[in-house]
Amino acid sequence: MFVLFKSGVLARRVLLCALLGGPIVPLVAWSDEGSQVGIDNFRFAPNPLNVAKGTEVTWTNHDDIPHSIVLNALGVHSKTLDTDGTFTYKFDKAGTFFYVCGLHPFMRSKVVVK
Ligand SMILES: [Cu+2]
Repeated sequence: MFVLFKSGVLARRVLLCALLGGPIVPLVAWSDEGSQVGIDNFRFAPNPLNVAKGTEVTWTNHDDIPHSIVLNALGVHSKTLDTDGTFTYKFDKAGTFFYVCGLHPFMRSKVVVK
């Protein structure tokens, strides 16, 4: 338990959990969406993705069509991802970061960093 409390975000969730008298495991599971975004059938999933600051997020293209990742606010533009291609970016700042596919701008999602 001490180890859990050393991590800021997790500590707050565990504390909240304790205050509410609820189970800890479901809340932790709810807060952890992982750091993977899949691209399937012209959609990003999950959408949005919620991560903790410092998380490296990896996008993987599962389509037979190339896609790319463009985070305009961060000036980030991936190379074109062919099938099974991946792109990883580390989110060091908190905020909501919208992104699109550079080849299909109607494909939109966001990463929410806390
Ligand atoms: Cu695309």
